Amino acid sequence: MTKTLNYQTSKTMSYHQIKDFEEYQQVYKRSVDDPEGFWADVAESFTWRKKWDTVLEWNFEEPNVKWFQGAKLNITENCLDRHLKTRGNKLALIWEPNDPKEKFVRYTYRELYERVCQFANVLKKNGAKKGDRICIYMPMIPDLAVAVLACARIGAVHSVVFAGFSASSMADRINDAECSMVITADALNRGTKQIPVKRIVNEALEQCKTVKKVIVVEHLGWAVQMTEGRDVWYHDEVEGVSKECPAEEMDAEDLLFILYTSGSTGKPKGVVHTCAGYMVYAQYSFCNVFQYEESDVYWCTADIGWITGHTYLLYGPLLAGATTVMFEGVPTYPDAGRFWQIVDKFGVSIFYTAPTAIRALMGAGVDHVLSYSLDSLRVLGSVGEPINEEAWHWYHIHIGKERSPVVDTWWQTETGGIMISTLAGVTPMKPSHAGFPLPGVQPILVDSDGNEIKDNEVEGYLCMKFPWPGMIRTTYGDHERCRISYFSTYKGLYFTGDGAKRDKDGLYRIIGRVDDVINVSGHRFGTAEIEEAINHNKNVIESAVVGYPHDVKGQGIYAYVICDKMPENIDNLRSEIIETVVQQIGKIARPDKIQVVSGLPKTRSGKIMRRILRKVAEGDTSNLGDTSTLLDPDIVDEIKEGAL
Ligand code: 6R9
Repeated sequence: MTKTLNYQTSKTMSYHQIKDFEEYQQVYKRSVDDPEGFWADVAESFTWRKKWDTVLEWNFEEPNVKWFQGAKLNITENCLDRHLKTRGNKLALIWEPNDPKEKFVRYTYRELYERVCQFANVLKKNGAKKGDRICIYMPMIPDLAVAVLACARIGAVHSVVFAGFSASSMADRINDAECSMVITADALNRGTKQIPVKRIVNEALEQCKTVKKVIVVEHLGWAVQMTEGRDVWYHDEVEGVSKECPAEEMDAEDLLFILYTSGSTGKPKGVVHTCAGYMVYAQYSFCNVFQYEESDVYWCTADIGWITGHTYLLYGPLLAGATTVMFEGVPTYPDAGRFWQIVDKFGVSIFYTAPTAIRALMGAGVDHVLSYSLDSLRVLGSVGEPINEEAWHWYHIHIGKERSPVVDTWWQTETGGIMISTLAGVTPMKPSHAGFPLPGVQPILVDSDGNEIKDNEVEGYLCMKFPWPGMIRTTYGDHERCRISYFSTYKGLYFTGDGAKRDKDGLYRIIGRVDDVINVSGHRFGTAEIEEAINHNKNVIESAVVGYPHDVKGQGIYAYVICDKMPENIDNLRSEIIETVVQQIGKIARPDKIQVVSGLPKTRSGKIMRRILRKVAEGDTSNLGDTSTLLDPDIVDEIKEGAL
């Protein structure tokens, strides 16, 4: 008997769950043959105040990409209101604190709805309105999730800044987006450490003129310095405030959020996502990749300060009506069994984390795993960087007990959601391979001239040839930068910045960045950005930064620095440089190795030959390639000898 696919018979088929490989192939084909019809079907199942007039308008030259034009909606009505009837008493959010002895928090969909509405009313009461940019700099506490949704509720554009970034990084982001408000907390816990969050905000705001209000959520009960007329406590503001707040009606292409991320050059750029397309893509990809079921307890360990936290801790799961777990702490506190303890405690069935965490826990030994049953798990996910085969197998065997599929999900801040990934249990899974693209995603590999490489068993630059709803629309305040960064390298294509292989069956394996972006523990940094930070140190004249393979972090940061005079105490100099970087960017960008050099390998035109620096940092100096175009070839020997 031939199988009849729903989409052929039903106009309202949502494709939120593709159930087997044959169906995947057919749906994929349809998504390429009739992308507009396909995405219109996916979009049907959402709550729209008004449906779209056109599904898609696009060109990759300007670029100009518009999905679901004419539609009116609010994403929070889809995350919250539409679930109230059937899932009002279902758990929406479970929050686990840093300290396992402290009490966890649970909100049902009804409670989350009320909290979001109240927070939204507090924002309005403090002058926030549709279109305003609001910076959120907060610990991983429930109020962070609530604050993000509250912004979306009133149509304000959230710009979440990861609370590990320095005052200076925050100030850059606030100024770039001209934020009028900051939402923050007194302090935060991270393992054994506590961080004075509000103090960092105070310092940042010395450099920011646009911020009129700061809303402070009390978390650790610290006494903090409040600026009269600007800073208010959330708990004071929320007294007597209504638990109902009508959602602002948004156009499909109105801004939903800005999230800053690093590229090859210059300061981090504000990646812009818009309401309708992002929403559709978040739920669609969440349900298909993880094969989400109503009874699942889902846990994504990412911080909301990163895109993974936006799409797969918050929006994706809430759109789907799932129970999502949020964790304040770190994987190794109080010990390396913490993740597994939490899995057992809440009966987590879908678990999504980063290779760097897997490698760190693998290094701590399997004993930490054996004390827990992990019986509830049924799907495992990985994101942020390539997962090496050893870590993949450890994850599959020791955490998944060889019973749960591992989905290696490739995507980017710019893509909004997962692009290439195994669909759990549905499409083929192969260690260290992301797998096939999701239906609606059209990747191609090109050579350095931009010609498509059509065969299998090939390697090339990973590009996209057709838009998808979750894609970046612009870089905030500078559309030309968006064009140059992503659409100018290869004509008519979106260039990801990654290199990839395609195996004989067509499965993709991502190799890593081919540009000057370093991926440290799944976090992106531009080499230029770190160099600029290092150069702030008074002793440093010039620097060059490259990535090198690191057992736990994936890539480590290796810095070559030229000083004004040879330092007497190298260790002191190193600590000072590290301190400078921490101040400029934050702890996560700390160089792992710093080599003092008297010069850098530069071509006659003044360009640093990073290839050589990379080889030295990798410890592979056997073949440095052609160095004849260097201005001063002798410098290479010095650098080789001093390698760390
Ligand atoms: C979601 C996220 C994006 C860059 C991307 C690539 C790397 C992410 C990956 C992966 C191999 C995976 N990356 N997932 N590489 N396999 N499954 O991480 O976004 O922070 O913007 O980083 O991360 O290099 O280009 P973002």
